[in-house]
Amino acid sequence: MYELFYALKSASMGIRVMLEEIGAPYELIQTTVDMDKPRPPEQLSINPNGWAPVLVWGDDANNEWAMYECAAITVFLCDRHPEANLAPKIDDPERALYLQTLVYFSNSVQNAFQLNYYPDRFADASANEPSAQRRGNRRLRETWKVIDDQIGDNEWVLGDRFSAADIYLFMLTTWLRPARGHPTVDEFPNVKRIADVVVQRPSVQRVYAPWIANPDY
Ligand SMILES: N[C@@H](CCC(=O)N[C@@H](CS)C(=O)NCC(=O)O)C(=O)O
Repeated sequence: MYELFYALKSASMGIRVMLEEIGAPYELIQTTVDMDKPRPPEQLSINPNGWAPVLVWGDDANNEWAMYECAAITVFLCDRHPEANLAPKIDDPERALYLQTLVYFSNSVQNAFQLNYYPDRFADASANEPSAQRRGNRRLRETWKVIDDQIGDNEWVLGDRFSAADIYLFMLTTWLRPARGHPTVDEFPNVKRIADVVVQRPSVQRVYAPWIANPDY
């Protein structure tokens, strides 16, 4: 049984899709990404940054462990449940592109989103925050273009096999808000092609029902 600190719109949604694909039992613990609302103390004790997702799991002897960082949780879950076939095995050459892409998502694409969503974390004075936000939007275009070119004519992020990287990619596309000056997913046709297929998966339909009903939710 897993426990997942969970908030709509957050990276915890991608992890929930992976748990659904794996078929592992899990419980959601409600948290928030609202800057004006407090995080549960148990979440903060694991991740003092206050971010979702946080994953907690135990064993039959009542030991309990926890971790955060979406890319790390992705690798952890896929390795722990190889039968779900969501990731290349450790000795598969495709493992390199899988790891590279997850880390790039986390440290470059997500960072560009952060610049736009949380400019106060990057600008020293509030007067500079609009500049940080604009740079974030430009950075979103730069980093998504790298991913779009990387995918090229491939069917999936890793080539001809579906993987957790496609779920992660889909999750990131749901954060694009043209109204905030972000690029639209249509600017990246290879990304869009994959996202349009991933959204059809039953796991994604279940977890992303609120977004599917209203992408501006
Ligand atoms: N590097 C972290 C970032 C997680 C993150 O930024 N989560 C956002 C939601 S997607 C969040 O919790 N934001 C609230 C906040 O930053 O206070 C990860 O990939 O897990």
